[in-house]
Amino acid sequence: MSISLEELQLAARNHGMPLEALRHEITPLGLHYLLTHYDIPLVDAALWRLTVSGERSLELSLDDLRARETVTMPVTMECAGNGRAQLEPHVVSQPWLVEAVGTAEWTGTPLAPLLAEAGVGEDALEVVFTGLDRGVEGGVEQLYERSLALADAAGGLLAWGCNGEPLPPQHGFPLRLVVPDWYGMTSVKWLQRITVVSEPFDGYQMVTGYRLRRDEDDPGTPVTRIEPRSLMVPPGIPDFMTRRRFLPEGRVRLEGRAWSGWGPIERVELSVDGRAWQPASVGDPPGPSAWAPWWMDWDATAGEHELRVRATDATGRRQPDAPPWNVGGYANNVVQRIAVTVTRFER
Ligand SMILES: Nc1nc2c(c(=O)[nH]1)N[C@H]1C(S)=C(S)[C@@H](COP(=O)(O)O)O[C@H]1N2
Ligand SMILES: [Mo]
Repeated sequence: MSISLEELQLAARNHGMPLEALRHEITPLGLHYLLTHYDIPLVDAALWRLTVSGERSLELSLDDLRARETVTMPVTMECAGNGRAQLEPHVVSQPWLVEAVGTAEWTGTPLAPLLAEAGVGEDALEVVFTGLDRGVEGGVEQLYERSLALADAAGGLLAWGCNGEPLPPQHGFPLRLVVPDWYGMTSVKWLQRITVVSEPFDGYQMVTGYRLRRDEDDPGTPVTRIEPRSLMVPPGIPDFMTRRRFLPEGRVRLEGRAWSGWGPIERVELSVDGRAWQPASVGDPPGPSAWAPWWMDWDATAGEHELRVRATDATGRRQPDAPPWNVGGYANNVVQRIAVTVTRFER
């Protein structure tokens, strides 16, 4: 159950959202999780151009993009590797526990009209998004690149703003793709090129990375939309080393947020010490692709307890009791468990 120095190196670069930040409906900048495969590029926005290639080729500056139709939307983003560190057998990669999530208000221009302007031919199949960041992965030198089927690309936003600020370097300055409801790998940062193609794109991040495989020989299926998950604001106060929670006995409000990329959250339930699931109250999300708040009051009695929380979405997808395992350790949305020690008031 131990991780290597290489995994620690990744974890120190790619930080998660401290779970107490679940109190914020919009994650403050700097508390949103971060995942960067290679290096954060340094970009001179004055020289930077986006090339969009369809039947025609467009070259756009940041000012050209900002002059277009502008929208702002809250989007909950989650890394497909969230939950990986809980898997057994161990999967070596960025060792996320459950904190690779955040909700930002992204500002940008819708992708679809831009694609239409570049010209989407009869034979067009996918759109390829190319970042400026280069690295070596699985022995293959590459730019970070991902594709989307035309229909899935239609919901994409080309974002230059985050929570009312220009994108910070680590989130994709000067321009990134945001694809609501899909796991984070789809939302390519530091965009330099968007290309309409008529063949399935076979880049590393499509064919080798981000597939759900039973074993090494299984070609698997692509990782796509976010599976339902609910997380609790850790109640009480933490122990520094173990982060076990301590709280005084009596009534306490348990609260958190839940989301799914497949449909609205229908139900959030809690279980104390393995007893029957009880429904929590669920509020409205700030937007159709953002997390919904939930809460429940609990009469905490002195002693050791385990709290569990799970979400179900409108398609009937529900968090499983046991972690779903695959070679890459993706989409592990197992039920969250929180150990708490409830103490008697001392006066
Ligand atoms: N160019 C580029 N885009 C990228 C990545 C990357 O390494 N390079 N990482 C992806 C992954 S795996 C995730 S989960 C999200 C994380 O976005 P964030 O760091 O803004 O939270 O960006 C995606 N976009
Ligand atoms: Mo990710």
